[in-house]
Amino acid sequence: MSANADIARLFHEMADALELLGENAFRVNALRKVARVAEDATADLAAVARTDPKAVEAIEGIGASSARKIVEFAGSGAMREHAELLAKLPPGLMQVLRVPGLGPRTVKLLWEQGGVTDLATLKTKLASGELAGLPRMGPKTLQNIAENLAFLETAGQRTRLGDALPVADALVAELSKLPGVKEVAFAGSLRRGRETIGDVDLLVATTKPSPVMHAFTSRPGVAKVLAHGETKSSVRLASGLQVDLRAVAPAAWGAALLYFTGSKEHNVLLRERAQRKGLRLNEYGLFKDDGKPEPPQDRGLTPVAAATEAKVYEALGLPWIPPELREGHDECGGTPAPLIELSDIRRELHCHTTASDGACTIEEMAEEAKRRGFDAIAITDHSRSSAQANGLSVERLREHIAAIRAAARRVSGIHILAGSEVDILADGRLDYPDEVLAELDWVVASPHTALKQEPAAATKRLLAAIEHPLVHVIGHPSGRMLGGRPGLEPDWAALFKAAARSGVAMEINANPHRLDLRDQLVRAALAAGCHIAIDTDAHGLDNFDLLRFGVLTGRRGGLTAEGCVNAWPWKRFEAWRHSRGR
Ligand code: DGT
Ligand code: CA
Ligand code: CA
Ligand code: ZN
Repeated sequence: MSANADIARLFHEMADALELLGENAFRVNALRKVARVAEDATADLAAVARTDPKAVEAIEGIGASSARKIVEFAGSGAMREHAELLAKLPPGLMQVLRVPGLGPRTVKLLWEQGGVTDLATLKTKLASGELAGLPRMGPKTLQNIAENLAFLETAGQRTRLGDALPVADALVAELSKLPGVKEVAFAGSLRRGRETIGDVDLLVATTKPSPVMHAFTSRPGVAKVLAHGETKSSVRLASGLQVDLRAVAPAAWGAALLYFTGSKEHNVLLRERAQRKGLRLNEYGLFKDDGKPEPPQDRGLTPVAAATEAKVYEALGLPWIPPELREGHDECGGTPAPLIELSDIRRELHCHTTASDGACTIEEMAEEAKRRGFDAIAITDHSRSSAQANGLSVERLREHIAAIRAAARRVSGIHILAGSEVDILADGRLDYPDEVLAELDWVVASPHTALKQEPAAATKRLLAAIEHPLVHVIGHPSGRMLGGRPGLEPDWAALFKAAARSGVAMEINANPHRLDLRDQLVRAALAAGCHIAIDTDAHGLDNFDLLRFGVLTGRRGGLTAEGCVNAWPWKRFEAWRHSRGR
C-alpha cells in the first residue's frame, strides 16, 4: 500500500469517526474530500510534505489543517487527531463499517440504540432478534445485514489474486537465485488462478534444503516465522499474507508440484484413478501398489513417474491438465480444448482516459496498446450518470468522439475505436439516447449503481441491455467488488441464453478487485453459447498488466481463444462488431 493510500484511509476513518460521533457534516465532507485527493494524487504526498510542507497546502482540496495532518503523517507515520477520534469510540465499532451496505448513519443507530459495539455483538444481536425494534430496521434490512456480515466473514480472510500473485512472483525470483535450487514454483490455489487465496504455497527442488529454509525465514518482509523445519517452513509477511515453503528432491519435482497444486478434490480424483490402475500416488511419486502399508518411498521403491507433472498424468492415462481446471469437477473426462493464453489477446476493448476518470490521454492509451502488440483499442469513458467518475454529457461525448477520431488519424498502426462505457440505469435503460449511441463504434454497457436491487429487477435490467441492438458487450455484469460488495444476483442462465441469442459479449473485467464475470459464471456463459470479452478497464498505463488476471479467470471457466472476442482475427471481430446495431 502506498503512503497516499494510507493517508486516504486515515482521512476516511476520521470522517467515519466524526459521523459516528454525530459531528457536523461540513467537517466530515472536508475530510472525505482530502481522502479522495490523496487517492487520486499522482505524486507521493508524504514525500511532497517532507521536501516542501507548504506545497501540500497549495494542492486543490487540501485546507490548512488537513495539510498539517499530512505533514505530521510524513514525519511520524501517524496523525494525532486520528488517534484521538478513534479513542472516543468502542474499539471494534469502526470494523462494523466494513460490513457491505452499512454506512456511518446506520452504524451510529446500531451503536447508540442497539448496543452494537463491534462485529461480534452485531452478530449475536442479529441472531437473537434484539435489533428488530429499532427505527429503519425492518426484517428485510436485518436479513440483508446478516447476509453481508456472513459475506465479510468469509471474504475477509482471503487475499485477492491480484495482491498475492506479484508477491509470489517476486519470491519465486528471489528463491531461484539461491545456490543449489534447481526448480522453484508457486503451487496451491494461486497456481490454479483462484480469485482469492488462503495462503501462498511455494515449492523448491533442491538436495540442500537447509540454507533455503534459512534464507526464506530470515528474509526482509517476514513479520513472523510460524514454522521453521528442515524441509518445510511457514511465514507471515508484513502484509498479513501467509507463505508456506516446501523443499523436495529434484527427482520428485513433478509429483510434488502436482500434489501441492491441488485442489484436494483433484488429488482425490487422481488417487482413485491410480488405485484403479494398481498404482499409488502421493507427493513423492506414482508407484506400483504392492499392497504393503508402509509408504513406497520409505522402502526405496523407484516410482513409475515423478520427475514432471506431464509424466505422472501420462502414466495415469491422462493429458496434462492445466492447473486452472484442477478443481475436481469433470477435468479428467477427456482432452479439453487448449485454453486461452495471454498472448492470444489482440485488443483492449474497455478503457478510460482523462475525459472521464482515467489518468492518460487517448493517444497515451493507444500508444501503450500498440506497444503491447494490440491491433485495436476501444476508448470507453463513462457516461453522464456516472457523475462521481466525471461521466460525459452528450455534448462532451460528441467532442470526445471527435477527439478520438482525430487521435486515430495521428496514431498509425492501431485501430482506435470511439466507444463509451454506458451506464445501465436501474430500470434497464441506457444512459444515452439511441441516436447518440449510434454515433459510436463500440458500446460497453455496465451496471454501476443500484447494485443491491432484487434479483428479478436485476435480471430485467441486464436483459434490457443484452437485447439492446447497439450494445456490444456487458461490462462487469454483476458489479461485485471482491471482499467489498456482492453485486447483482440476476438469473444468470436466462441472461446467458439471451446473450447467446442476441450476440452480445459478456465481459470478464480483469481488474482483480472485480473479476466479473467470475470463473464459474464464465463456464455457464460458454455453455450457453455466449461470446466472452476480457478487458482490463484500464484507467492508466500500468492497468494493462491486469490482463493476466482476466485470462486466468477465463481459463478457469474453460475459455478458449475461439470463445473470446479479444482474441479473434481482426476480420472476424469487425464482422461481428458491425453485425450489432442491425
Ligand atoms: P487456499 O490456500 O485455501 O486458497 O487453497 P489451497 O488449494 O492452496 O490449499 P492449501 O494451501 O491448504 O494446500 C495446498 C495444496 O496442497 C492443496 O491444494 C492440495 C494439497 N493438500 C494440502 N493438504 C492436503 C490434504 O490433506 N489432502 C490432499 N489430497 N491434498 C492436500
Ligand atoms: Ca494455499
Ligand atoms: Ca498452504
Ligand atoms: Zn465500469
